[in-house]
This record gives sequence, C-alpha cells and structure tokens, in this order.
Amino acid sequence: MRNIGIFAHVDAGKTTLSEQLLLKAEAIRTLGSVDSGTAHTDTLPVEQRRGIPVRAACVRLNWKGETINLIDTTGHTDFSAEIERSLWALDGTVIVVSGASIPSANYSSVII
Ligand SMILES: Nc1nc2c(ncn2[C@@H]2O[C@H](COP(=O)(O)OP(=O)(O)O)[C@@H](O)[C@H]2O)c(=O)[nH]1
Ligand SMILES: [Mg+2]
Repeated sequence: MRNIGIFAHVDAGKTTLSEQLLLKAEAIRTLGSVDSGTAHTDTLPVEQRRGIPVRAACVRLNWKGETINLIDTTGHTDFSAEIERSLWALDGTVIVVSGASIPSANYSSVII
C-alpha cells in the first residue's frame, strides 16, 4: 500500500487529475467534474457549492496490484494546516504545475 499526495496551489488541477487517475484505475465508472460539483474528492457541500477545496480528501485505487491511497490536498493557504497534516502519512507526492496559468504566489507555502 502506498499513500500518495497531490500538491499544488488552488486551481492548478489537483482534483481534476485525481478524478482522471480514479477513472484510469477503474475505481470509478463515470468521470466527475469540479465544475459541476461531482468530483469524488470534493465531497463537502461547501466544496461542491463554491468549487474550492477545504479539506484533504482520500480516495483509494488499485494500480498493477498495488493499493494506492490518493490524497487530494487543498491548495488554499488558509487551510495550510490541513496540507501539513497530510504530509505525515505520505510515501510520495505528485506536484501539479498548471501550464495554463502563471504559478500562484502561494506555491511556496503549499510546496515548501
Ligand atoms: N484547460 C484546462 N482546465 C483545467 C485542467 N485541469 C483542471 N482545469 C480546470 O481548472 C479549474 C480548477 O481545477 P481543480 O481540479 O479544481 O483544481 P484544484 O483546485 O487544484 O483541485 C477547474 O475549472 C477545472 O475544470 C486542464 O488540464 N486544462
Ligand atoms: Mg481541488
């Protein structure tokens, strides 16, 4: 079993990537969407309503015989304690860099 965290600033595409990984691993049948409030890791009503991540969310998938707990973190510095808390549990991380926008100034606080 491996615990993998996904990190980036807000709106970089963490939740969208998580959704694609879940689909690719056949953990879900239908691709959810952040924009329509159906992403599997945006589960809190406030996250679905406002499209902002508040808490780190954990989903499980199987890949080539390995169980992976995927932790989709919040990129908001307001919730940085939530980001730090998830670090303790991780075996590895994926850092998402958005090619569609200029990296946010809060990258440093989220990633370092
Ligand atoms: N054009 C484009 N938009 C994306 C991509 N990934 C995510 N988005 C959009 O960027 C916004 C933020 O994505 P989200 O996954 O919520 O980012 P998060 O805050 O890092 O979890 C949403 O409106 C997504 O539809 C991508 O690869 N290309
Ligand atoms: Mg998100």
